[in-house]
Amino acid sequence: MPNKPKLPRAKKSVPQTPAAAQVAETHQTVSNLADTLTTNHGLPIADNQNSLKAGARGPTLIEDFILREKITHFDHERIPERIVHARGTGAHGYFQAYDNLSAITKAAFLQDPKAKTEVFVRFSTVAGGAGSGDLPRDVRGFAVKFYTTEGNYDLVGNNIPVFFIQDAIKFPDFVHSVKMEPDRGFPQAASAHDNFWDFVSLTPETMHMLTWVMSDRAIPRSLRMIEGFGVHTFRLIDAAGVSRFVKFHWRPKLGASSVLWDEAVKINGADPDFHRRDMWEAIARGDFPEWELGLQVFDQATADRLDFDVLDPTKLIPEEIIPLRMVGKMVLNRNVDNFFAETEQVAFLPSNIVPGIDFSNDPLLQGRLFSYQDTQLSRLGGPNFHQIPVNAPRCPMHNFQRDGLRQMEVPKGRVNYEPNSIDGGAPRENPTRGFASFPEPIDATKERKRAETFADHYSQARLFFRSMTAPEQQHIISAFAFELAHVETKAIRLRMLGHLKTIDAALHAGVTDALGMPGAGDKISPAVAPRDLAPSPSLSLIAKAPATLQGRKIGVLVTDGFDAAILAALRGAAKKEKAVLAVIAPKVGGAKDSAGVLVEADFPLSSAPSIFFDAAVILASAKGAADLATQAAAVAWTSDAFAHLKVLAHTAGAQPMLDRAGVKPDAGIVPLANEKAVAKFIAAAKKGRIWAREPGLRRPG
Ligand code: HDE
Repeated sequence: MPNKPKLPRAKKSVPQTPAAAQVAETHQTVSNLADTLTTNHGLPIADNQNSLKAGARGPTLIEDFILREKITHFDHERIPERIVHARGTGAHGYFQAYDNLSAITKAAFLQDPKAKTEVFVRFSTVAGGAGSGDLPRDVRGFAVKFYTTEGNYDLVGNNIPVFFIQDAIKFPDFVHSVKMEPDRGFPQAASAHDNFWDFVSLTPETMHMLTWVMSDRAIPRSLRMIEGFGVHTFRLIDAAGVSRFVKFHWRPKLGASSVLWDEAVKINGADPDFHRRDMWEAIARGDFPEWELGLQVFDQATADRLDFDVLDPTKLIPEEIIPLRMVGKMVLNRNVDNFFAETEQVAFLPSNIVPGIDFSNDPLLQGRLFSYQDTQLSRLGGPNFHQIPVNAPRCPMHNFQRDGLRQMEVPKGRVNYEPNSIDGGAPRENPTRGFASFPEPIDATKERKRAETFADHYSQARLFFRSMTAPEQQHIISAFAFELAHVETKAIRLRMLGHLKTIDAALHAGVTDALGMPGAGDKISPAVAPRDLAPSPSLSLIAKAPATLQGRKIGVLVTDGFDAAILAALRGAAKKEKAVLAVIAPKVGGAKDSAGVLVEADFPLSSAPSIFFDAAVILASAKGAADLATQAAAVAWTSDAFAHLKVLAHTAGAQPMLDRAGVKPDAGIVPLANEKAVAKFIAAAKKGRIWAREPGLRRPG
């Protein structure tokens, strides 16, 4: 193999296929038993990269005791906090289909546009513990439980459409690498450390996902403003038994939006519950978050024409190739009554499926079908977790499973088996309404193998980076530079820089420049050379951001003597735009307006930094502004609003403070001479951040 990257202690490699070559490129193998990886019972392991499948592209076999041992052990590592996705926020609501979808699926909850199906949704971060902050750079979980008339259907997705790894057998390794390092117990909720970058740099299949996790998607403005994805390819089955493939998408009605990294860091300090609080308050005030469910439906022939394997969870189907069909909406309209009973005890199971939907052979999904059921045994204390109210189906449920830890029911009757003739025989199977797996023919070799069609790890990473707008590309470069600067082991940094070079020359140049290591990076020989794919503008958040203030927050910093008419105009405009307005005064007791009326503050300045708001207003009397200019908190409020590219309106007296805060005039700095100028402020603020300001303020690094 030419240009094989140098790896410590790599003894031999016998690549036969591109996929095998990929493994050989990055993994150490040994020939002596002393260094051999074994199961918990001492059995030497020959392949720790692939689960046992019926054919390279076939389903995973339950016979794979090595996979099961590894994942069982992993699933029970923490009690009772979730091992991943420990920090979460839950809410109740409903789903309603727009149309009757019987042409593509017989799923009962997708037949009647008048029917509302109850849902419970839990959003989460992945890496941090239950008490960590809401704004680490991380994937967000987006798990939906539909309580349908034919049983619970769980769509357990993320806010990113692809995943780090291709095979479930790598999940424990991946999660171990990103969580705090085992000897020192840090860092908490952060991927910026050696173990994570060591693992991913040795695992090229992570490259596509890495470009996403380094993007703005990983630091959302609000959980009400994230997209959701089912990630894997699933099947839809109609009443005639015809199968079509499907990818699931959630699109937020408010538009998807993110914060800047500097904001994320500060928000984590100022309000670690920022997302949780935002969701709770929105629902409490009746501003119900809403998402549309979108489907990409395609048949086998289309799947065969795509230049990647639809079973590979590290790949996405650009909307430009298969457009989304919006089929329904989900509204979250009720906060939980009890965080522990509901948000903590909810158990999502990708194996919770309903007739009309089925699995594909995606090897990551196949492993998940086992893992979630298993993890609940230690997390929720036994096999009866389905009886916990948040997990219980809303439709009738009866079978002969009995007893077990935490049994809460008192089953009646003499029989606990089926078939029986003693207690009237029921319940019995129902061949017409019951769930039947899609009868996919399989005639395959039992083997541990990664399909060769999974071997291209760079083309879609390149596609993603090149589909971003200029500011988004700069943020990805900054994020890589930040993370790699935290990597202490230089060899890991160099290996990773080699991958970035393979993804995109501009990405590599940007990161190496930001690190002060121009041109650095190992030579990487990809198993499959990356191709230039047509960019997919729909992947960019900025390119498709709606001009709106709906669901956003305007912070108005007032002082004694502020202009009452301007505040009234601001309140009126905010209401019209469905935005929230918060008054911030030097003291929480409030400030007297120009008419001498005391207006209570929502927050004192000390607890409401401008990072909490999407747009900022300084509404100060000349005297009040002069005083503010002497206060570090007020100057920081202003300079942060400017540095975070926010639209900032101000009354004339605030100029000395703007000067101290380094504010330079641009399209986002709006003078507020009187209430008529409010319309100008609103028009500017609706457009969101002033991206043109950014290059003058910060360089990647
Ligand atoms: Fe999970 N995952 N996961 N995951 N996952 C869990 O289940 C697992 C994966 C996701 O709010 C655990 O109940 C394996 C992909 C969400 O309660 C555990 C593999 C995606 C949540 C588990 C994956 C997800 C989890 C921990 C690779 C996006 C939180 C607690 C085969 C499509 C759900 C629990 C909630 C939680 C295992 C990969 C999403 C350990 C083995 C891919 C949103 O069972």
